[in-house]
Amino acid sequence: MIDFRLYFVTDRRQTAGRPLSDVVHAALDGGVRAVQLREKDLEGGELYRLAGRLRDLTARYAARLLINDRLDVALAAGADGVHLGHTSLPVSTARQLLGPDKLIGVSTHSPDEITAAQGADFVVFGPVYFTPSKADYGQPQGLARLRQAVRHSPVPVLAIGGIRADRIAAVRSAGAHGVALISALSAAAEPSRAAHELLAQLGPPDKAD
Ligand code: 3NM
Repeated sequence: MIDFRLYFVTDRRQTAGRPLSDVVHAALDGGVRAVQLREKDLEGGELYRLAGRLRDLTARYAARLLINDRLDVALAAGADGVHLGHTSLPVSTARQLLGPDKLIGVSTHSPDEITAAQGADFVVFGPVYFTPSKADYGQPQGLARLRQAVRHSPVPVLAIGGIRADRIAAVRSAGAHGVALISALSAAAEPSRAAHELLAQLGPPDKAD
């Protein structure tokens, strides 16, 4: 079982002009304990350097760091795991390379993709709500599909897409273990305070199992 309910996904173009590491630092200060480095346009070298900076920061807070798609960068940077999508390596292959103790998260958009994610530690399902971050995820799937995804999934489901503090109660009632998000933290005037508010809505960490 994963030990977090709030999964902060990075987008260095959505930080209101601030350095990404400052925003991640503030989010960690506010209580975030899991970060996915997702900067799809960066080449290996630059991504590795950024991963190293986030590894140092997250380690100071005993927080998890996962790297989107790039298993090589995850291994090289000593990250806690990798986050896979439908164009990534198969979960079973990633598991063979990473071993049993690293985390594997998978982005999913349908029950079939959840089935294909077998062997992952958790899945992210979305977009639940409209997300300005990524129009190409298609129409919002809504709470009924989220509930269906949760019923279908053998592992914890994190809801993504348009998640804000005032939507957490609804996605938790639909059975989501927690949430994954970009803009609610990254674009917040005070990411530390925003993290506090999100975590307050998600409930105390001792219930995270
Ligand atoms: N994945 P925000 S939606 C990265 O549905 C991502 O798989 C999605 O950004 C999916 O929290 C999304 O700003 C964007 O809405 C999430």
